Amino acid sequence: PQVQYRDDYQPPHYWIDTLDLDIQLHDSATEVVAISRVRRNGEHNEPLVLDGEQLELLSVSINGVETTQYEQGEGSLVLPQVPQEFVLTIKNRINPAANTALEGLYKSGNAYCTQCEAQGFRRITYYLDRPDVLARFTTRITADAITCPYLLSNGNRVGQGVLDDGRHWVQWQDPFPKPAYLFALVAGDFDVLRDRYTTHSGREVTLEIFVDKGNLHRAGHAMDSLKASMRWDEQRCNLEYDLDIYMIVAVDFFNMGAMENKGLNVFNAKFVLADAQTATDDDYLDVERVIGHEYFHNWTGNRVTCRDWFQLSLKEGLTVFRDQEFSSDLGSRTVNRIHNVRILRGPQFAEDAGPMAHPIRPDAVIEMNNFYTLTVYEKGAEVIRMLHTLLGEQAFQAGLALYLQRHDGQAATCDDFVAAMSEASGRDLTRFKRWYGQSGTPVLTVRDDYDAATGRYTLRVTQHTPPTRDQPEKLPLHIPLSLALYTGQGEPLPLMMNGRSVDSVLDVLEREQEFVFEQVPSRPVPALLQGFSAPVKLDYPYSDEQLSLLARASLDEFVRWDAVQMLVNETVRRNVELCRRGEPLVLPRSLLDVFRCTLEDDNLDRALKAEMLTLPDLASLLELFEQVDIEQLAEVRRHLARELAEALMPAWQQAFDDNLTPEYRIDHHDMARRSLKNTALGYLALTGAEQAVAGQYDGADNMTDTLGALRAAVRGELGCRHAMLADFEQKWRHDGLVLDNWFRLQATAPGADTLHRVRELMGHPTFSLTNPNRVRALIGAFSQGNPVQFHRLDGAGYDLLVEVLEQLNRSNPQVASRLLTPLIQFRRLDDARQALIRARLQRLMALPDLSRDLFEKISKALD
Ligand code: BAL
Ligand code: ZN
Repeated sequence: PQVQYRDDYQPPHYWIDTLDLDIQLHDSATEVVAISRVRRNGEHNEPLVLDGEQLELLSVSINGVETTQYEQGEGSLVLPQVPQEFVLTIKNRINPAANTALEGLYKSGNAYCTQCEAQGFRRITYYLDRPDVLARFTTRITADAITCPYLLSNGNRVGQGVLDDGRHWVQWQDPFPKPAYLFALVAGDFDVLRDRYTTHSGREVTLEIFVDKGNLHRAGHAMDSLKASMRWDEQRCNLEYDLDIYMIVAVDFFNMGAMENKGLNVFNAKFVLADAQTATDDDYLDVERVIGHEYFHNWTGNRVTCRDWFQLSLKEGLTVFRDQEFSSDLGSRTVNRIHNVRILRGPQFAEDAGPMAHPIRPDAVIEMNNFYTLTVYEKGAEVIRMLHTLLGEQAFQAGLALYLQRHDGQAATCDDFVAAMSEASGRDLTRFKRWYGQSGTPVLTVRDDYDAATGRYTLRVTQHTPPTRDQPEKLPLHIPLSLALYTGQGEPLPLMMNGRSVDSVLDVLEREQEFVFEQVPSRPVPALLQGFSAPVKLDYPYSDEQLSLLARASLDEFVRWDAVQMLVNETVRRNVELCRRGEPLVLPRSLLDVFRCTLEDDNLDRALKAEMLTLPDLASLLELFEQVDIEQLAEVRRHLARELAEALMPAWQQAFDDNLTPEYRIDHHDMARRSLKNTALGYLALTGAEQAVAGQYDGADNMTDTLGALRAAVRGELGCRHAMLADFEQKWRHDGLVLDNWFRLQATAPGADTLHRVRELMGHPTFSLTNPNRVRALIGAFSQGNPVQFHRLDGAGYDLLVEVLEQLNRSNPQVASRLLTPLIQFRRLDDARQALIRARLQRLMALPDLSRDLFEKISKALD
């Protein structure tokens, strides 16, 4: 497979200004006629090279005259001599029913749908399938009128008609030029939820959400979220919707979360459907977040798109930042921040330390689908957040407005974005730009010194980014370090430097830098990296007392949560050492006290309390070590949880009793109560509280409480779990999305028989390797959410995953490649497990038909 390099970018040799598509839908023989107006870009004699994969070519015409002057290559159609400007007509056939990769045009159940990002359009017709070629699309769809009453595409409906043979057609026109990856087509029979939205300039927009028949009652929250997104983008970013109609279609078979096709979003049904009976509070929040994300792409992604795929973070990092802000403005800012930071510190840091380490703007790619990563998305959003921190809201919004106005209708680069931010704010962002090109997680080491005689407090900050597989040398970055100083009694201190009061954000620019604070009355306790002001690891030798103080007294709620995390991390480190030496484990008094104080603090938001009382998961704990025995680590975590459960039993019971919600309401206040109550129930289950758990399960009138009880029973290995699991399966076996919770819980169960159970569940009638949601819920949850059972020393966990990967490698390489992650991130595991994994990777590498997706990752891992 060929590597593509960012530096090799060349503008296209040809432009396509308009594309008229005529698509005759049939399950196994769909015919596509694509008529493009093509124009040579500059003076040259280069051939026109179109992209195309898995297409049956029927004919090629130039200006209406059929030609045979072309060559079909591997993935391309080459026309050696073409006029300066001409009309190109291509006829080809495709087979949606056989498309299991879910890229291009495929069948999801009985409906036809498309997924074209990043390079799926080339599976529909031969085309210049690159994001910098923007054309005005017209799409005429013809299909059977009974099975496909709805025929949808981008833009506005401009024509429709009925044919004699039982088929009908609809024509769509999208007034905005767009790259092919934003094309969409959907055809099928649905229930439709309709609404309207009036934009702030008075434009009337029709809103339509298409769901499977019988699911209309589960679409209301998605509609509310869409209207909230439209309002938020107007109010916070002054951005308005630009077409007369906005459509969302929910489908069951989808490789990712959702897709922002212009005017016609296609969604994984998981992020549309929600009602109290079937969706948890977290599901509701996820629907709101993903609906927002795709809507916000209309400006950041669609109106201004990416010049090439190396710039993916230009639209994704920015749009994730926007959806994070949306969720934070609507809900709890601190809790949202905690959720995002958990992802960074866990799986993103692991990616940055693994063989697939890459900058948020990658330099070299074999398979673009492999770069829809936590680094491009989540770390990309952190880079935007740092800009926001450095510039402030007003200058940031001015920069965003300048970027969108300057590049509207164009394909832009990350450099264009930073240039607009720099111009609008007057800030020099030269060093900051290194975040785009440098991979790996920087370590910020902070040491301090207090001089009582002068009242001076000095912070020495050094930054160091360890080498990554892709980049041995690292440069210093521009790191915003947000801090506060507290007295030993927890009183905040003003920050004074050079005789002036200063802002809480320090600009760390050099490898080593000193910051001297004046008029500090006593040795302060520093709250460092407030709000996780940069995606770095912090190294500061906090004492347990300092962390306890911050956990209790910091004015910044995030710092309070973070202090508890650091206290837990330190406890885990010490106990792993004890475990290694075969000595008894200890729960330090300070941690117990912090948990007790948190539980008893009536002024804390309950959702934040729940977060503070939740131990970090094993994946983030793994990041604390260079190498560690995963079983010892899990044993330490389990021990800590049980000790905390036993020692604070009355307080957990109190928190449980105080937070019952008699009636199910979807509002942030009640969600917070349920979150705390279910956290408490989880601890109670560890003390054997069967009655409380079974009682909640039996009495629950909503999915949050049902699953809260089921999770507590499974994690606590309570006897009642078997009956509860059987009951859940009976009730929900007809609904794959709900049953995914059941698959997930069993796949992440602690017992040694879990692997056997996962194999059994693969034979469950609702499970299928062809549905990505089912695969992620069972196989993904087992391999990524159950490290102890997955990393069994007999290698049986690895064997299970390899068997699944061998099948998915052929049928759906994109899903296979995502599932592979835990097998390539083995660096922190012990030598024995590393050897077992390597052997299996070699077996996969030898597959005769290994996909590009898997090849890229496995070859790097074995390098
Ligand atoms: N563009 C792919 C799906 C998403 O990030 O919205
Ligand atoms: Zn996106």
